[in-house]
Amino acid sequence: MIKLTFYVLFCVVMTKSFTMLTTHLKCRGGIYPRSKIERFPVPDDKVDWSSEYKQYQPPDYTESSINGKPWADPNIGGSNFQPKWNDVDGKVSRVSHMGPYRITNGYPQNPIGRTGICGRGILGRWGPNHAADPVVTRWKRLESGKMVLDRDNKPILQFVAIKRGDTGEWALPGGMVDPGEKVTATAIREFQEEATNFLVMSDEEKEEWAQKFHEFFKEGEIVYKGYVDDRRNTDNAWMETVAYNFHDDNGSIVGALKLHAGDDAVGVRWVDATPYISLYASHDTILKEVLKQRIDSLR
Ligand code: RP5
Repeated sequence: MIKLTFYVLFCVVMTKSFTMLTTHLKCRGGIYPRSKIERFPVPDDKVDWSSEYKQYQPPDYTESSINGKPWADPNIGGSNFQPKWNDVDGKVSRVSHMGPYRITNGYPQNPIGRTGICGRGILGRWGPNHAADPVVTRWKRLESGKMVLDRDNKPILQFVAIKRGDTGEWALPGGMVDPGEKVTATAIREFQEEATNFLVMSDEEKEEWAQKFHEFFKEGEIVYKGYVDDRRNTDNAWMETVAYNFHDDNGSIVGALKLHAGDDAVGVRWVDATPYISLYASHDTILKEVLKQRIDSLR
């Protein structure tokens, strides 16, 4: 584990240009996750805070069971909570990848717009809740190693998807950044925990894993950094992520890895990436970006 953390610090991370989300849909309308609270309706033209919406009266909801959890903020207004908005606050980053966010009446304001619910819902942090998502890819191959081509004679990209235990949707095996943790390290740790049997490995096996995958996870490309259209978002708390592509071009490293659903995941598999795929939150937007970049790299 120590070795793994050590090499993660030296990861080379390249960034290509990507498009950030400019609106949200999944976190508007309907019932808020794990509750009976119905969101106030927000039509498309009322998402932006700058468009007048006099009738807007979102319910205020913060799930009581998150109070006092080590990963959660206290309530706003208490003397025990003096957050440094738009700043690194001790080990917690309250900086948004979307740029500085506004504080309205003491509460951070969702940078995309209205969600139909205020409070923190089931999210731990007020303002940005930072996650990381690994997009682990390979080319689809026959047992012989020959690449499988689609109807247009193009190689087929595959990625590791997990089935989320909470919603049953297929998703990237991402997770929350722990306080003080490097975002690249989160992406790799979450892949190990959710898509491999890392959590039940012996220390010896973990050491072997670290050595075997050292080179592969050394180089990741940032393919997305910004807001996530996650159903848990509220007017005052929202998900953001940094997504990294780790690509196994000849399929010999993770391409040959035995997948094992772990932690919060109830399923894991290699899935063909297509422009029509539907995934949890805005993971499909991230995947489409990776697909485009990988196909372009073949030209
Ligand atoms: C999404 O939620 C992120 O993109 C990431 O995949 C995930 C993190 O939340 P948990 O899986 O830890 O619930 O918004």
